[in-house]
Amino acid sequence: MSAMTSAQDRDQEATAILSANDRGSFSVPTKGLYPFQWNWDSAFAALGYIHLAPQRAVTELETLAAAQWPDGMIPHIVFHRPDPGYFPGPEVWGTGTTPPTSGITQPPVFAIALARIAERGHAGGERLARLVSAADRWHRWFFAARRDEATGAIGVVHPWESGRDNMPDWDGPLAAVSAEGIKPFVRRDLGHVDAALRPTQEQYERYVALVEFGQKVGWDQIRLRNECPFFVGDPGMTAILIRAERDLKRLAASTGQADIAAGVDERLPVLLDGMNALWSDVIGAYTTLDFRTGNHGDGVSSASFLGFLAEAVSREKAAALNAHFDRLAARCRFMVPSYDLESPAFDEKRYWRGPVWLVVNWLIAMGFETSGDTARAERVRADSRALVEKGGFYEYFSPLDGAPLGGGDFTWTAAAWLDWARGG
Ligand code: 9WN
Repeated sequence: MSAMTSAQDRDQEATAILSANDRGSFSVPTKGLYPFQWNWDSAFAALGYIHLAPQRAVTELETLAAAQWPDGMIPHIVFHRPDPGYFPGPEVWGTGTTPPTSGITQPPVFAIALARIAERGHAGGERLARLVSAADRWHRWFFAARRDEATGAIGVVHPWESGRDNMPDWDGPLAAVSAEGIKPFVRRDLGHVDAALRPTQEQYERYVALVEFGQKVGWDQIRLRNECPFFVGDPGMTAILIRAERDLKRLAASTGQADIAAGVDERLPVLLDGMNALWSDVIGAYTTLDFRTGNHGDGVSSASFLGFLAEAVSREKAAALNAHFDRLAARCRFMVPSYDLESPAFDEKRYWRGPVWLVVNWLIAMGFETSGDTARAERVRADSRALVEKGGFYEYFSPLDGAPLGGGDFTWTAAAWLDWARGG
């Protein structure tokens, strides 16, 4: 394949990747490295399927919703079939659910994808109403089990929950998690990807310690929020949920589920206050907020720009965020780096400590577009397209030279490409 492949060839490649990673009723993020169904990956996969086989998009969300817990949580991984190639597998999580799942959640892109599917007329009637109800139960679960009552912001009880696993701002709160006495384990990711591109061993030990903590409280999600040594406010999770709530309200209005729309109206102002609480005056951006210590994170991350998805950014805050964006844009050939390249913690190639992820770009572009900033939205989209044209459908990319990194043939990268290539 030539260094620069034509957009049309990439289009065909993206289609082939979605089909190769399709397991019938769900998709895997990529074969080998991630052999199960992941929550937000599936929502993005659905956005891709809209352009190829719209009914398959609906099925993807239905399969995910079928794994919803009785308390409303839609888990971050669904282990449909055994596969020894990934750690931690279902036996480590020990949630005892059918189907086996992990015990935490992931960003709620579900209703955002569902709104797209419905708006294009690919779902309706009872089938749509059931998915709307699933999204509603999950959003209510977020409000009950992941909201910090003092601020209204949504937090995560594990870095994996954020989807941006080893972002530098988790380091401080994670340092308070002891990994002493955890059961020995063997990582599987390093058999698929170079260690320099993945989280460190020390981080993994603490990830496992948090899984063991979940087991200790019997995966009681309210206890997790109240007692977990790691509970950190996340601008990514909060902004995505706010956008998903707005989409849920429109969906519920279209299906005649008025009680669901009324519930959104009650939660939304609280969540918007929560988003404001995640603003750091020191950094001049939305950052993490450690609910256990009251400390804000110390850097601008890609999640800071997700703030625009919440659609309630004051003029001053928007100006501050845009100034950060423009500062980074002047130095990064490819926007948007997952962490500030002027921070000492920036690492061009290591997972969420610098690289660009197309799905985060997809959401950031949507936020800019919604706030009327077409120019910045287009910069994000153009850079994303250029990354794929140059490097193919990798998991993530260097923001400096565009080097493709992590796993290859990645479902959500292909889906984001298809969505943009086919006009959204
Ligand atoms: C843990 C599947 C997932 C993504 C996450 C990404 C990575 C898993 C891992 O892969 O996380 O959930 O083992 O590294 O960080 O965002 O959903 O693509």
